[in-house]
Amino acid sequence: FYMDTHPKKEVVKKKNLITVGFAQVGAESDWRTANSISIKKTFSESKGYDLLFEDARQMQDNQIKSIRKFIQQDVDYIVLAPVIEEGFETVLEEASRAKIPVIVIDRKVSVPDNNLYTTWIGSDFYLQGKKACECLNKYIIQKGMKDVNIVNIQGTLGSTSQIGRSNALNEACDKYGWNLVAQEPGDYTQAKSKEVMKNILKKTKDIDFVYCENDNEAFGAIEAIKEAGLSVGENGGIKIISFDATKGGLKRTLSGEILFDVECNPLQGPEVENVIKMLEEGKTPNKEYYVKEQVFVHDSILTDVLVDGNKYDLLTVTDDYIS
Ligand code: GZL
Repeated sequence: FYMDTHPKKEVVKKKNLITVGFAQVGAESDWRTANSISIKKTFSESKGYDLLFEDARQMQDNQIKSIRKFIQQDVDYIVLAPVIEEGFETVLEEASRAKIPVIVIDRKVSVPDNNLYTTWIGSDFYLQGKKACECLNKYIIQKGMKDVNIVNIQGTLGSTSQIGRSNALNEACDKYGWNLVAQEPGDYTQAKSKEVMKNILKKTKDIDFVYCENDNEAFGAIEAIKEAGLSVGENGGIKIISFDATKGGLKRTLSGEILFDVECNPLQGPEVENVIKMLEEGKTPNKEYYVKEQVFVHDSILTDVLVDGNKYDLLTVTDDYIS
């Protein structure tokens, strides 16, 4: 009989690790940094993974190139944090043809066929916006404020987080009669938002609130307001609403520069790993997973808020949140 003198060539994965290609948005905000740390901590070599991390510097073309690279490297899984919703259909079809499961995290992709990705894990950004606006409405009523002027510094236009948070504000302005005196993208960065706020202040200083769509935008707006010689916070200052509840954001909520900071939970690593473990075991994960998150307020100005019939308790920021 014929001895097989050539042992079958095993296609051995790199050191038997599960290879995960991660196409991250960039490093535009503290939230994004925390999000990247969560993924890197979860998919460590000591836990049996080989993580290929790509930073797109907030440009969609770079994300598409990264996904094509992952397909060529024949990774086991692709994780995508899409910078904007539109424009990923073609490259997701390529991943699908290569039979590489794609897990979308944080923001969403808008594709005609949801089978182009296995699962999405993230936040309900529209709910986050509604929570912020209901807090704002309760505060305005409590303070007996009339003829309220609001500035909106938006996130990256076309991202799910910007769409949800801006829509909630636009609807609340119509519903409660607030004046939206300016609405411009600050692209989730501190530098751009400081510049946008400076330009708005050149046109008007009669502003009650600035609704920033993440903490880094709030930091930039606060800088611009102070450099214009105006004050920030209660007692006659311009009051800030923000999202993410990063350490920097909570510090400013404790001091009162930020009135409400709606948490956006960046720690999605463990949820992504749960989905990959299910896929490894041949199980079918859910199509969507929502991460848990709260609303933080300054100095117990409010204790709870009602959104779509659901009551949400608010957390007053104290020192131990900042430690
Ligand atoms: C929200 C995320 C947003 C954060 C910003 O999940 O998409 O992008 O709110 C980040 O800080 O830049």
